[in-house]
Formats: sequence, structure tokens, C-alpha cells
Amino acid sequence: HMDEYEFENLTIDQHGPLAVLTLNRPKALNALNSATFGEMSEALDLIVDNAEIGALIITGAGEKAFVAGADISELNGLDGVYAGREVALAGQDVMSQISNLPIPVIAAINGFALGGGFELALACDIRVASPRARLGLPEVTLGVIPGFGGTQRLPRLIGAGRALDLLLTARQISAEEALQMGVVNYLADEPLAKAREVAESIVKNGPIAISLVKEAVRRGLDTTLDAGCEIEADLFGMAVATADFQEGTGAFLAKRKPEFKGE
Ligand code: CO8
Repeated sequence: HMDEYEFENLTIDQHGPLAVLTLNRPKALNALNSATFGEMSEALDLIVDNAEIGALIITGAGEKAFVAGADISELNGLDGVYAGREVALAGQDVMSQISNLPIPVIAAINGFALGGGFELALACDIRVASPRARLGLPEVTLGVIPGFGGTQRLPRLIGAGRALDLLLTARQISAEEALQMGVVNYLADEPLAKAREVAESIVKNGPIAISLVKEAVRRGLDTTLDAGCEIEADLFGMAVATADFQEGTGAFLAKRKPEFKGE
């Protein structure tokens, strides 16, 4: 059982088919240092290897912050083009590990999501935020740029114009403004509870279909419409070849609830 695993900077809990990964470094408002990235990567491996788990929620411990960015004291020690590039690539790997998971990932943004914390939320599939959350990309105020996928994922999500405004001004936005922009999907006083509710509504569906939807969207964003539609047709074919497809369509016709087996 996953609750047995001990990490220093995060916890993982399992509630039936839902896993919750909670970043927990109270002394730095859950900022991401290299040790935390290493633990995240290990935790994600455990989650993906656990066939019982159908969805993952990522959140931050405490009232104040989801994640206040990359760890600035660690960044401050970086020296030279090569070192900077390596740190960015290492963080990007973990972000990609999240977006490539075959299960849906929901960010429950309970407070500040700044810099790398915003980028972490962007690597998730769906975002739920507390009305008190604040989001922003303050990197340029520190003389650096986002390095964990933010310059790429944000414009894909909300368009280049709105993304460049946030990237260049470094202004913090309220959760309400983030909702209007389409950065977050839902506002909720209890973002973790709302994230659980959203996850529950996803895990009722066919797990193979869910993972194929994620793959189709992810791969389609990297290519042309025609090539993306070809990817969709390939993945549609794979879905049609599953027992879950027989079950889902058969259950509809028999007027009963489907019981998906992930086969
Ligand atoms: N890194 C390290 N420590 C942090 C960070 C951080 N990102 N954020 C907060 N802390 C620490 C503070 O230093 C403070 O520690 P201490 O108590 O020892 O002084 C403690 O957390 C509490 O923070 P504050 O006292 O500052 O709390 P406030 O309520 O006054 O302010 C804020 C809260 C507004 C969230 C404020 O802490 C803040 O502005 N934090 C930094 C936000 C930021 O700029 N984040 C972006 C970092 S850059 C980044 O993420 C780049 C990613 C790409 C890197 C690519 C790699 C090459």
C-alpha cells in the first residue's frame, strides 16, 4: 500500500482509486528543489505501477501555498549556461512524467502557485483553485525565465497573447481571473474536495479510453490538424478493439451501468 512510503518533501495517500500527492516543505512554501523533484519522480513511478489507481491529485500542504516556485536559494547557486540548462531539463522531465501519465492528473491549487508552481499546475490535466489562490510567473523579476515548460504549456492553454502578458509583466492574478482566462477549470473553497469530486466523475469512465483521450490531446497539440486527426483515428481504432468498448456500448443498449475492467 502506498501510504507506507516515506518521503521527506511530499506525502502520497491512496483513497480507493484516487491517489493524492501533497508537496510538503513548509519552510519554503513547498518550493521545488532538486531533492523534491527526485522524490516526485519516484512517487509518480509508484503511482503508475499501482493498477488500482485511476486518478492522481497534486496539491500543496498548508493554507498558504500550492507551490511557491522553484527553490530560489538553490537557483541562486547556479552558475553558467550549462548548469542552468541541466536544471531546467531535469525539472521538465518530471513535468513531462506528469503530463504523460496514463491516468488523469488534477491540480488542487490551495494557495500561491508561482513560477515553477504554476508550471507544475500546467503539467496537470485539470486545475481546481481556491478563490484565495494567487497565480503568476515572476521569473523575469528574478532575471530568469520559466524553465519547467511554462513558456510552452501556457500559450498552448490560453493563447500566446494572454500568456505573454503574464510572462512579461510577471503580474500575479487572482483565482477568479485565472478562471476567466481558462487557466483554471473550477474554483472551490475546498479545492482538494472538489478535485476528488472531479476525479471520481472521471474514474467511472473507461480507463483505457481516458488514457487514449489524454494521449490524443497531448500528441495532437504537437502537430498539424490533419496529422492530429490521423492520431485520433489510430487511437479510436485501439479503443474499439477493447473489451471496455464492448462493455460500454453493450451496457448502454441493455440500459444498465457499464462495469469497465480496463481491458
Ligand atoms: N524558494 C525558496 N524559498 C521560498 C520560496 C521559493 N520560491 N518562496 C518562499 N520561500 C520561503 C521564504 O524565503 C520564507 O523563508 P524564511 O521564513 O526562512 O524567510 C518562507 O518561504 C515564507 O515566505 P515569505 O516570508 O516570503 O512569505 P510571504 O507571505 O511574505 O510571501 C510569497 C509569500 C509572495 C509567495 C513569497 O514567498 C514569494 O514571493 N516567494 C517567491 C515566489 C517566486 O518568485 N517564485 C518563483 C521562483 S523562480 C521559478 O520558479 C523558476 C522556475 C524555472 C526554473 C528553471 C530552472 C533553471
